[in-house]
Amino acid sequence: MASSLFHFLLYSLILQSIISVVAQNKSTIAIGDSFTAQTNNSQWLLSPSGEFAFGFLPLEGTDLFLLSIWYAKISDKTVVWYANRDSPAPKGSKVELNANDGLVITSPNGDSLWNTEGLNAKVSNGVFNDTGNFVLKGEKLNSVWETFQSPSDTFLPTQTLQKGGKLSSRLKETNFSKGRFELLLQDDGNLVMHSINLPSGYANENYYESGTVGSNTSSAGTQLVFDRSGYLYVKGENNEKYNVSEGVNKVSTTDFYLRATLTFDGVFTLYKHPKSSTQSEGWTIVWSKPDNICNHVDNEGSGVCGYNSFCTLGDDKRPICQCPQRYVLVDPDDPNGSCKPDFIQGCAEDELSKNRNDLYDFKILIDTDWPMADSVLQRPFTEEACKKSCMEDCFCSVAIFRLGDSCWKKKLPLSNGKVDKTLNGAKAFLKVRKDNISLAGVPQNPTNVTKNNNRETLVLVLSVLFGSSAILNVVFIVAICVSASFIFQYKKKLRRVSKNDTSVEIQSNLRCFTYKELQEATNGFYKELGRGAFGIVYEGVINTGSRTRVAVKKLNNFLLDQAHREFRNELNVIGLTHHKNLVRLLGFCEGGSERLLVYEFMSNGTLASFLFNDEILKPSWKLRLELAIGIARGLVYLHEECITRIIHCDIKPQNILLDDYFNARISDFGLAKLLNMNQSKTNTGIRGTKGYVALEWFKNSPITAKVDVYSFGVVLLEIISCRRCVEEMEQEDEEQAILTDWAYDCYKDGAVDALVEGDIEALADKEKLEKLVMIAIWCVQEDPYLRPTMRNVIHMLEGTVEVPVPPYPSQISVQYSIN
Ligand SMILES: *[C@@H]1O[C@H](CO)[C@@H](O)[C@H](O)[C@H]1NC(C)=O
Ligand SMILES: *[C@@H]1O[C@H](CO)[C@@H](O)[C@H](O)[C@H]1NC(C)=O
Ligand SMILES: *[C@@H]1O[C@H](CO)[C@@H](O)[C@H](O)[C@H]1NC(C)=O
Ligand SMILES: *[C@@H]1O[C@H](CO)[C@@H](O)[C@H](O)[C@H]1NC(C)=O
Ligand SMILES: *[C@@H]1O[C@H](CO)[C@@H](O)[C@H](O)[C@H]1NC(C)=O
Ligand SMILES: *[C@@H]1O[C@H](CO)[C@@H](O)[C@H](O)[C@H]1NC(C)=O
Ligand SMILES: *[C@@H]1O[C@H](CO)[C@@H](O)[C@H](O)[C@H]1NC(C)=O
Ligand SMILES: *[C@@H]1O[C@H](CO)[C@@H](O)[C@H](O)[C@H]1NC(C)=O
Ligand SMILES: CC(=O)N[C@H]1CO[C@H](CO)[C@@H](O)[C@@H]1O
Repeated sequence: MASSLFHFLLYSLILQSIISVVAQNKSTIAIGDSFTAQTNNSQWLLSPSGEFAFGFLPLEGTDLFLLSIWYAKISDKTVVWYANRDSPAPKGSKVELNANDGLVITSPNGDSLWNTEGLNAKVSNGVFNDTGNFVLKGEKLNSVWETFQSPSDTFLPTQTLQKGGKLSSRLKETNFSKGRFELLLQDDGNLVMHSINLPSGYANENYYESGTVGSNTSSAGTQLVFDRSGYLYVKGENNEKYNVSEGVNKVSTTDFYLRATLTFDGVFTLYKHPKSSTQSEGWTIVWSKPDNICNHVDNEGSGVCGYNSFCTLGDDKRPICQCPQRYVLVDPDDPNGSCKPDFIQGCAEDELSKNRNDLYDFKILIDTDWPMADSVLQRPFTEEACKKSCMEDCFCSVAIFRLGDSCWKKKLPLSNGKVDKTLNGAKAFLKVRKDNISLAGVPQNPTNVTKNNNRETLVLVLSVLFGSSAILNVVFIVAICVSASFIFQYKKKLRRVSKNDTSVEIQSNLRCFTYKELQEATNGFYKELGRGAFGIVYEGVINTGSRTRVAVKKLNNFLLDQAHREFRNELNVIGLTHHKNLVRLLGFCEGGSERLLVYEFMSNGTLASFLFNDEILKPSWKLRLELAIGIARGLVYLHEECITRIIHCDIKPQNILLDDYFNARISDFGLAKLLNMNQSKTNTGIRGTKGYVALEWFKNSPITAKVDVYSFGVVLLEIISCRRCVEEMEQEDEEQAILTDWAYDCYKDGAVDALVEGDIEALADKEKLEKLVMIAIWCVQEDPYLRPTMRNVIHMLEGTVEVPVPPYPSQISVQYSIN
């Protein structure tokens, strides 16, 4: 009895363990069976031969799972079918067989993620077949749903596709979401491939058609068949076989696993993998369709690759997508996606940089074309004309020169790009910008180099000058308008700190030009860039190994009676200055009665034209602040850091230029001294422009670097408010006519907002705004001792020292000095 009980127990134990082993590898499931997504156990069912597994596979790099079928006997878990591609299941999700809904995937919080669709009867159980087909059977053991009838991107031997059936590619190799390509057996029996536009699914032109079937009305195709021996064909109405396979090399299905997959990049490929584990090679390509996917053209899509990308056919007939030079991926995580230029190009941009004819270069690509996106065809045309025409056309991003006489100009985005030997040496001239400078935030009006054609309101009347700057008679302001800067020829002392008088040689690396050279460089002083107090500035090009654009300043004759020696001395001083916020003097010419100075060319015009434009949109606040700091740095250098200290004496927006990178560059420094040497070494006339000059010019006080601080304060207020320091105003706004006074009033009333009306960026940065106004008020103190040095100004601008509360500018008092 005991023994029989023991035997019974032993027997049941063995039975249980056998059942549990069988259960682990089962290939059928009953209603109510379920399986949970977890990392350490993915396999739910195994096909009887053990070749295919069915269960939850983790998605690489995520905590998400896909209900999938994969090859179980090879190390590479190649997925051949997947269910919930667009709603991956979080860990702990469950799949369950349900009589009414078939397979149902539910997330841990109870959301239904996916269920089988198109059931035609109640389900009684599920069977996993050796072919890799999972079949839901009805009560009469008939098939009510099969994975083979709702394929993903892969087709297996013995699988068939009915009319209307399709394969749909994944998005990327490792992202199983719905991708851009489809293979479809059309209702007319034609097997086709096309790309679709996501997310709508709009189908572009077919890039593959089996053709023979659909076009032959006598016998249309009925289904796509992958037969047991590994042949793929479309079966006609009369059982004819229209091969899709290239029947060259028969592959044995006993030795190899076969699968036909529509790859994520749109190629329908038959792969084989040895079944025997002794052979280590993985999946290899048997054949693929179409022959050259790069030749495919979408009228309404980007083509095989993304926009602005181009396609080269790889050895495996799969496309390789590349961005052209100077183009980068829009999404760096999507190496097969669209590209964008790493520079800005466009008509608005070109307009901003109008005066630069060296903005772009061409990158030349051979046998490359973007067949769509043409804006114009020119024929007959020469290659040179083609390039020139694209260079001058702000819409043109690439010009294709082909067939010896044809020029296609194209605009962005480029689509359907390809490299193709049959283009017979076609050249693509890709227009790329030489620099990356973004002009975003810069005013939307052309900047006109150096030329100051703003008619400036100036006041000549001395009574106004000598009076306090607080009250200006508006009638006088309007009375006389003169162009550009203005010199007040009142004798005052200009003190230049230390100067070495012994040498007259040009020791700096200034180049000495002949008059003739400069005449040629400027094309006979043809193009005028601007006119200032010192003379006229012309555009020119000199040869210094390469061609360099320059600005040639022809000094006014009346200023030029000073001695040769002194002229050179002054040039030595200027020539030794090197700072990124100063315009560099490159050379000079001293010929006969003419004196000329050759400067670096500044492509982006003056600070005046940058600030005072009539556009509603003000130039970027951030950029404006950088300009202010740049000017301050340039002045610190002039005042304290260069070998011979220099007081500028005429700081104003017309004398601040902007280079290619929108750095502020001070020009005309040193000229105050240079051009007044005729008067005497210690005396010079009042230099400066009304509105920017400090009071000490009109008093008997010494002229120090603080005159530049005053002018800087005025310019700073102009940068803040984007308006001129003196402006004609309506009667009721009269108190706003003088910017320095108005700014103090606003500050005093706690209403600095008024200075930047409508400037959203500045208004959003109110703390900074107020600080800048305070710094400016310190700078425009009538008492020079109260004004900070430019170095103090930099510290305040950069926030390394606090800005004290500034006093009323014309309260002469020494006690507040913050030096
Ligand atoms: C179950 O499958 C595993 C491999 O997946 C295999 O090692 C094991 O022998 C199988 N068990 C049975 C009973 O078939
Ligand atoms: C599998 O993981 C679950 C939790 O994720 C754990 O409870 C279980 O013990 C693990 N099973 C094995 C066999 O490691
Ligand atoms: C399962 O596979 C066998 C051959 O392995 C086949 O005869 C049978 O028809 C298949 N059943 C279903 C439902 O596909
Ligand atoms: C797959 O791509 C889609 C669309 O870009 C994205 O929403 C999804 O998160 C990606 N899935 C994974 C697992 O990376
Ligand atoms: C159509 O098929 C018939 C035989 O089925 C063949 O004789 C004929 O040439 C085919 N026509 C075309 C256009 O392929
Ligand atoms: C089509 O495939 C069959 C095998 O299924 C082969 O016998 C035949 O030669 C192939 N025909 C062509 C035109 O490749
Ligand atoms: C600069 O302005 C002048 C006068 O307004 C105009 O004649 C000239 O064409 C402009 N130059 C450029 C390069 O825009
Ligand atoms: C433009 O920017 C890209 C990346 O931002 C950089 O790789 C490239 O060298 C830059 N080109 C120039 C001319 O500055
Ligand atoms: C067509 C193409 O360029 N495919 C590439 C897409 O990106 C993967 C890397 O994620 C490359 O391996 C492919 O070659």
